[in-house]
Amino acid sequence: MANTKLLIAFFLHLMLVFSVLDLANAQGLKLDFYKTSCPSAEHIVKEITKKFISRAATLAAPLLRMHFHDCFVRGCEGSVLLNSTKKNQAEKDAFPNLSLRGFQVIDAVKTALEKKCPGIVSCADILALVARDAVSVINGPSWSVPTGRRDGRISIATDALNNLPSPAFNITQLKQSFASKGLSVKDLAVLSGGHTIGISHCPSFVNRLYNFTGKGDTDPTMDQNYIAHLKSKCKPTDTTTFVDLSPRSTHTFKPNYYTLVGKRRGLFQSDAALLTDSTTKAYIQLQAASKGSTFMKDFGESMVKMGQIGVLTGKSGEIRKQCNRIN
Ligand code: HEM
Ligand SMILES: *[C@@H]1O[C@H](CO)[C@@H](O)[C@H](O)[C@H]1NC(C)=O
Ligand SMILES: *[C@@H]1O[C@H](CO)[C@@H](O)[C@H](O)[C@H]1NC(C)=O
Ligand SMILES: *[C@@H]1O[C@H](CO)[C@@H](O)[C@H](O)[C@H]1NC(C)=O
Ligand SMILES: CC(=O)N[C@H]1CO[C@H](CO)[C@@H](O)[C@@H]1O
Repeated sequence: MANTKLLIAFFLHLMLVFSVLDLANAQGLKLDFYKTSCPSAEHIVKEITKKFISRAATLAAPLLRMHFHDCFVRGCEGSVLLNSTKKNQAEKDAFPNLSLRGFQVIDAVKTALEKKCPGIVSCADILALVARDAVSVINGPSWSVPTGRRDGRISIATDALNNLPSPAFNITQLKQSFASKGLSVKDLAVLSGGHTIGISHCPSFVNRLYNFTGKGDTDPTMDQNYIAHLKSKCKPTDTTTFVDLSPRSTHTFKPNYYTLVGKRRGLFQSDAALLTDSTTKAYIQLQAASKGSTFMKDFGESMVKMGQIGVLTGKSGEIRKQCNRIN
């Protein structure tokens, strides 16, 4: 009993220390960090991102997702970009990263920036800026990205498994995951709206279609017509086929996601779970009824918050010369 209390006190203390650190770090970021050191940095990022997405619109979604995966694992410090080495299996090679794409865009941006201002702009900032530009290029909102992040030197595959929310998470697990990163229940409802673009492979949701509880059943919280449609695409063991997360907005950033989730057509259990909490449910209903009246603005605000998770600033970390390896 006494031990339990001690343990709780210890964890509360740790949490306090960490949240104070987080705050200090977040304050280390600022708008226009590269104003004097590399004035054209943000312009270069935007032009290159635009060029790639105009050739392949499907790249916008994985570039947005890449920033999310970076931030939720060890903070937004570019660890998602590091390659595995002989001795270390990096985040990139963890199961949830199987479907990350678009590393060539980050590399192209980095090459151009190193040419213009060597050793100045971090890969972590590139990820945050590219995510913003990818969304805005496909008609989504734009927002100001505080910069000044520095790059980490550690990337461990098992960290990805332990820190990225699973598509099978229920609302309690989702809220807990976001809270552990300093994000609110509203942020959860807003950032899940990232699923208004992009695709998913069958294994991420196939459990809902076949044998949901081991009785050969389907997920009762999903629209039956949608289940039939998805079954026609995904056989139980299919690992290569993919479907749209939000049909009709796959390559255009519109608030379609909320209408679909409201109609019980959210693809993942984690999307459907947003209807099981009063705050997230109210947000979904509001956006669905108002065609996303506040979503575009909310999304930028929550992205800025997400972009501050566990950042390295000042003298910590380094500015990588190449995004897929530490200096
Ligand atoms: C709330 C918890 C979340 C869960 C459980 C989750 C889970 C997933 C899963 C399983 C996929 C499909 C992977 C595949 O099978 O190919 C996916 C795709 C995607 N996610 Fe999330 N995600 C979450 C939050 C987010 C957030 C916060 C963002 C960004 C703001 C985001 C953006 C995306 C995008 C854009 C795609 C499509 C990627 C593509 O087209 O390649 N997700 N997510
Ligand atoms: C890093 O890994 C990517 C694939 O993820 C590969 O294309 C690239 O050549 C690797 N780079 C280095 C420097 O090993
Ligand atoms: C969510 O999942 C956890 C872990 O499986 C379980 O303990 C909890 O009861 C679930 N909560 C809800 C609200 O379903
Ligand atoms: C469904 O799941 C149960 C329990 O895991 C298993 O015994 C059964 O063989 C499964 N049925 C099919 C058709 O996969
Ligand atoms: C983009 C990328 O690096 N994907 C890797 C994810 O992990 C698998 C192994 O689990 C690799 O084969 C992929 O190359």
